[in-house]
Amino acid sequence: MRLDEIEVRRVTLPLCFPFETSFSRTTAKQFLLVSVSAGGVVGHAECVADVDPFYLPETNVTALHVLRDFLAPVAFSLEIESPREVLPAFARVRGHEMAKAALEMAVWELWARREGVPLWKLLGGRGGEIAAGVSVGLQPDEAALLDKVATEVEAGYRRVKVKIKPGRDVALVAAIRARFPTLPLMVDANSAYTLADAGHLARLDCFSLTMIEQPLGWDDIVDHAALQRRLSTPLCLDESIRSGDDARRALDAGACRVVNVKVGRVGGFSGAIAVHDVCRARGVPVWCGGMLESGIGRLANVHLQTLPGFTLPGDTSASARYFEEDLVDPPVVVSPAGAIAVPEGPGIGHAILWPRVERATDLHETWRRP
Ligand code: OSB
Ligand code: MG
Repeated sequence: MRLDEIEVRRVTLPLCFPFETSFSRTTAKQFLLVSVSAGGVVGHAECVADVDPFYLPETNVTALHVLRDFLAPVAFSLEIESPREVLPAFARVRGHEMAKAALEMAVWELWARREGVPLWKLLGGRGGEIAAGVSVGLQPDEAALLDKVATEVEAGYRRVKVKIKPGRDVALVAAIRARFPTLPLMVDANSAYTLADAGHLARLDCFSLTMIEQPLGWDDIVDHAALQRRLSTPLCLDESIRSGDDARRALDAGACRVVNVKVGRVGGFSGAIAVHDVCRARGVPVWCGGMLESGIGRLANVHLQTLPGFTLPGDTSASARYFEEDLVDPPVVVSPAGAIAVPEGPGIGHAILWPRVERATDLHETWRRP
């Protein structure tokens, strides 16, 4: 298969609520939507880069540049026999995993539509349903945080993650634990601490958290290993893992006991499968992270986490938590028991609402095979 055309749209959707982390506060989601076509069949994927380089180094501007000037020419030159060939073909371009992932995932989606199968079938997953968890941003105060957690627990979510940062950590966790003694609970620091905070972070050990996500440097493995030796709570790496090899090195070093898999952070589905396989071979659980995706990226995450190593609920929650009007029909919904149905239709399995996409698009580029 040869790609005929690649299209990129820049889409902006207002968020229902501001999302605050240790690194930023977001009120709208801006992302690149990548579409690839071959022989009249089209596949789509959402890029998880953001407007700023505060989570990881890529931005929507760097992703557009790298897609247009480096990845699209490579993709057009390929005679693709399997979507698994796409990520290795991009190896000359260093980093830029989010840009690579968007194009790679669009090829997988196209492939699934061509074969008339849901993405999960191509990825080696299963149908049925997945367990939904939720990521709660930093709130104005403790009362607001407790309210928010209560709302999510009542909605059925099977585990709750809360964002923390220095000054807004131990006391908040203690308050949540006092009110929800048995809730599967974890925290995510997005690299807001250093190894000098090890003693302070050890104060979280008494709250039976399922894990602490990415407390230290965004590209660190060594310090996390030193910290893990001082904590009984498992560490989970997010930002630091950008390939299957990163996962192997982190596990060899003892830097974590759980891994967050985000397709967009590891170069696409083949990178996600590589991380999954490394962890599964060692009995290390993985779960699927989120990047406030629209329904298009959200559904890709639903399909991914039907692979057998995804044994913990992830950050995939209902469309309605983020957007008044999602871009897919039906939107992603969560049952009162905290489950999301795995689509059975071809590709991502839900229809894309193109009039909504076009209304939210402020930039549109089309590249053709030379
Ligand atoms: O660290 O997991 C993270 C959102 C944006 C950037 C990084 C992260 C997050 C989340 C939200 O935690 C997950 C979601 O609800 O999509
Ligand atoms: Mg995280």
